[in-house]
Parts: sequence; C-alpha cells; structure tokens
Amino acid sequence: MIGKFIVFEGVEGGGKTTQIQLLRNWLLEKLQSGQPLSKSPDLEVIITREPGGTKVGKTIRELLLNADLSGEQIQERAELLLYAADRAQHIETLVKPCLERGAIVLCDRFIDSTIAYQGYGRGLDLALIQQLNHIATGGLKSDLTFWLDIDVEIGLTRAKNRGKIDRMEQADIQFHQRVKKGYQELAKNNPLIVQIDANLTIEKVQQQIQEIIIQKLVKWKYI
Ligand code: T5A
Repeated sequence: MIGKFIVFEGVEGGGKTTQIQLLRNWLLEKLQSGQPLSKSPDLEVIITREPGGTKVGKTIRELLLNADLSGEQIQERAELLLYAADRAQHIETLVKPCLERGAIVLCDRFIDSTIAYQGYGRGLDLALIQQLNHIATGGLKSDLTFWLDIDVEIGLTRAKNRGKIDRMEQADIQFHQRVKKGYQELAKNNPLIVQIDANLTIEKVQQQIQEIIIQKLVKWKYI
C-alpha cells in the first residue's frame, strides 16, 4: 500500500470528528500549497469512519446506534459481528482502494474500538476479537493511531450536550470506564498508538496532533 492509514480512537465525545476535520484542512494546506518542501501537491486526504463509512456500513450503523427495535436488545455477539461486517465492507471497498492509489486516509475508529468496547467493555473474549478483526481487515493495520484520551465524564458530557445520545452512549459509566481501561492497555503494548491529551481546548489538541504528524510526514517522505 502506498498511502497512509491514520486512525483516531478513544471513548465517547473525545473530539475525534472535530480533530479529523481540522487535520484534513491543515494537511491539504500544508501539502498542496506548492511550498518548496512539499513533495505531494496532488495528495488526496480522505475522511471516513467505522461504523458507517460505506452504504452498507451506514445501514449497519443505524441498526447498531439508532434503530428503534421495539424493545428487542442487540445481543453482545450480534453487536460484535455487526461491527465486523461494517469493517469488512469498509476496508475492502473504500480503505484499500484509497491506500492503493496513494491517499492519506483519516479514519474515525478501527479495530482498537472493537477491542476496547466489545472486549474490555462487554467482556467478550479478546483472542476471538483479534481473530475476527483479522478476518474483517485481511490483516490491514494502521500506520499511526491517535488515542484521544479524555476523562470519561467530560467526554460523555460533551456528547450529551451535542444532542440526542445513541445506544452505546447510553451504557452505564462503568462500561465506559472499562472501555477507557481497554485503550490504556492497548497503548501500553503498541508503540504505533500515540496518546493525546484530549481534555484540552480544540486548538491545543490539534497542536499535539500536528506535532506528531509533521515528524511522520518527514519520515514517510511527504515533505
Ligand atoms: N464502536 C465502534 C464499538 O463499540 N465497536 C467498534 O468496533 C466500533 C468501530 C460509534 C460508536 O460505536 C462504538 C463506539 C461508539 O460508541 P460514533 O457516533 O462514531 O459511534 O461515536 P464516537 O466515535 O464516540 O463519536 P462522537 O461523535 O460521540 O465523538 P467524537 O467524534 O470523538 O467527538 P466530536 O468531535 O463529535 O465532539 C463531541 C462534542 O464535543 C465538542 C464538539 O464540538 C462536539 O460538540 N468538542 C469539544 N468541546 C470542548 N473542548 C474540546 N477540545 C472539544 N472537542 C470537541
């Protein structure tokens, strides 16, 4: 793959959507400005997300997060498989083709969400989740993952202030604390996960992200 796959992770309301948009604008400005240092004037920067990055994924997302199921509960293993189905479709039809033509893909959530939410949050078997992630991705990994680390309460308050909360956001606080613990464990064991303090202002969070990205762009020979 000649492009780069950059993932944003974290608990609810950490500011992923906000930061991804800001980073895209900044990358395009930096790399397409014709500045002498830029080696990538035609660079494509794609924003996508899981669940919901494809047409199939949008339907799965609606089912997972907002559908009125008249009181029927989505079972934990069904939830796990729905996230995996969304991912399989997303990677095959959108992410891989973009990476193959050299784009930078900024993705809101990926396999670590399943480990943190379904593994640590729901308590499903971690080895099984790893296997399922592998099936869904065909082994594709991110080149860099930003973990937007925020206090669970602050993140949930931000999400609630934004309006209607979805099925996952409605889970109890202990669930979200376990999810956070999942990200802590993941970050300990994977040097490609970069922890960002997401409790700060939008500008300060973006600044931390840009500082890391600059180093990567040099390493990856984009600038
Ligand atoms: N999930 C997902 C799983 O369980 N397993 C999986 O495998 C996968 C892939 C996805 C849900 O699915 C779960 C995880 C999630 O529960 P989603 O809507 O994509 O659902 O949920 P999130 O990814 O959590 O997205 P959110 O929209 O809730 O949060 P974001 O994108 O992290 O935050 P953002 O940018 O929308 O910001 C939230 C609010 O805070 C403000 C923003 O303006 C906005 O109002 N804000 C700030 N305010 C103050 N200071 C800052 N620094 C701020 N940054 C943003």
